[in-house]
Amino acid sequence: MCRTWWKESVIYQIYPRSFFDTTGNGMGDLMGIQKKVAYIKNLGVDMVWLCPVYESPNDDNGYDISDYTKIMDEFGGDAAFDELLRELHANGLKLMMDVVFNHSSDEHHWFQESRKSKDNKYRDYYFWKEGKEGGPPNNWTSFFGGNVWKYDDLTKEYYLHLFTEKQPDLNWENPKVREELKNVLEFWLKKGVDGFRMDVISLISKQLHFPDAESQDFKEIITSYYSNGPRIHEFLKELNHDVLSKYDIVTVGEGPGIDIKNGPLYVEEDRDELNMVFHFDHMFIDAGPGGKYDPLDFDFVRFKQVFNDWDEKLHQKGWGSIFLGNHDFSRMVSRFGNDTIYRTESAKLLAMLLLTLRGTVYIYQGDEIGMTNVAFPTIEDYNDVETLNNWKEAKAKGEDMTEFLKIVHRQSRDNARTPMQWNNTLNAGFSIGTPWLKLNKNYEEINVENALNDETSILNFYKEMIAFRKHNLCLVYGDYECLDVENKQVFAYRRYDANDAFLILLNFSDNSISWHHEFVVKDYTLVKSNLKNSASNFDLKPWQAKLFRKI
Ligand code: TEU
Repeated sequence: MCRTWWKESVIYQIYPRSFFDTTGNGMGDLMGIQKKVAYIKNLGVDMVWLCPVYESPNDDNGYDISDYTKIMDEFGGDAAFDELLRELHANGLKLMMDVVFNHSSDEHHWFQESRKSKDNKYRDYYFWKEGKEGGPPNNWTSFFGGNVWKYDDLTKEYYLHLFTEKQPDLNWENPKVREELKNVLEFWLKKGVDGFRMDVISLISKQLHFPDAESQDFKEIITSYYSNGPRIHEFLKELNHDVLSKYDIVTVGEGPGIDIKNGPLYVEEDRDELNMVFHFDHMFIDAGPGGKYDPLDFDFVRFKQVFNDWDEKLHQKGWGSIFLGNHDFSRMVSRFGNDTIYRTESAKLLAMLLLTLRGTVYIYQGDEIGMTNVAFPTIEDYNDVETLNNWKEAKAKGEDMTEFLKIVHRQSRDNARTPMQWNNTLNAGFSIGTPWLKLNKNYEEINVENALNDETSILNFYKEMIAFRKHNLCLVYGDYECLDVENKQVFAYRRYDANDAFLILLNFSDNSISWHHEFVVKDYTLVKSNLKNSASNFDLKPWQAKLFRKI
């Protein structure tokens, strides 16, 4: 395994709108991130991933871009970006941009032109089709509800949008589109950015005959119809060859439909495509046939199996990305931990999991202080387009909306988007204006200032674990072996190389347990735990995490 900076990096993901507001308009901005560079640096991370900051009408909070080379004015515009990049680099931090290339905004001038007439020179930048039997060209449903085809009266044709109707899909079959997008990458690379996260990259190549979907299961529809299209790898190789390979950068492709079979094809080193992918096998583990708003119980053994399978598949020729939360999912401590009586313990346990697996680690803002899900009393308090569309659909179907609100509390993306909790003053110190999304009321207790002042805080545990990982490269590159896989309570594994060996025991439950295995306690010495005064044995209290070194 050859050493590479991005394999050893810990990446901190920022959702700019919710990070820190310096202008008082209730929305975070780039100047706010710049003010917090010292905080980020102090965590010990190496790189910042910025969710989209480009010009956008914000139908999907920036994932609908109307100008790929301009920074949104509300975030501080181009000058604020240049300043931020300079400040990050001056502090030894790298920057990863989020590029949304599967679709643009309908307000992008390419689409504005494309709509105008069938012979407009931008027409083929998007997918336009005639209807079928008085309806849309096929029966595909959008990620955010409704049919994926929107009728446009002007030219009496439909355009494709896998997400909202304000996010028309770009036509990668058109070489001009690919050239435009390569120019966008070059534009940011010339400014000095250090990498890209590529939004829904698994969807860029379409099945051009657009067959009707013959399944009711949304996951199955994504895999069979929307993702991993016939030219996906050709397109990625072209991007790599023409642009990416010329720079010392990192790339991570996000993708619904990326699974254990096709995932390696994106990242194996000799294929020259991407460095890593974000797959969702663990993140959609509780999604039923109807998707995320049709939730299932959490299957812990399956959860472990996902990490095992991916490690096994990638360890020779690829590289994994390790994450448990981002701006699209509920808070990780609420999902995988216990966010009530064991919030501190379980948040630290999850930190230990993240920082002891093989792969590049991604930490989402606020998880380092154990921020939790929020339960707003009414749907009017929610902002996320996915949440609101699912609500409308459920209502139209006549569902019990009191029950549905409970699903919203559990699944809404706004859980992860409430403003960052800096201190216990007005609006958690996030903004002096009215925040664009309400805060989680628990900010009086859960906030950065408290965490910095408490040496036993979740934040300080993250710092310790990040530093420990950096000093023990065995935790980055060493082999991974899961033990006692069927255990319904404990996630147990070894990390080892020629010089070192670690044993990690994580009790994912509210009950104590004495872990039994052929390993002998006296061969191991305890080096880290999330509880004070932990004994160097295999007994685990509720949500206890122990990391041992082999003597
Ligand atoms: O997310 C892709 C994606 O698969 C999501 O639609 C995901 O299924 C959903 O958010 C889970 O609740 C990316 C971005 O991360 C997301 O914020 C965007 O809304 C989406 O693409 C469209 O650009």
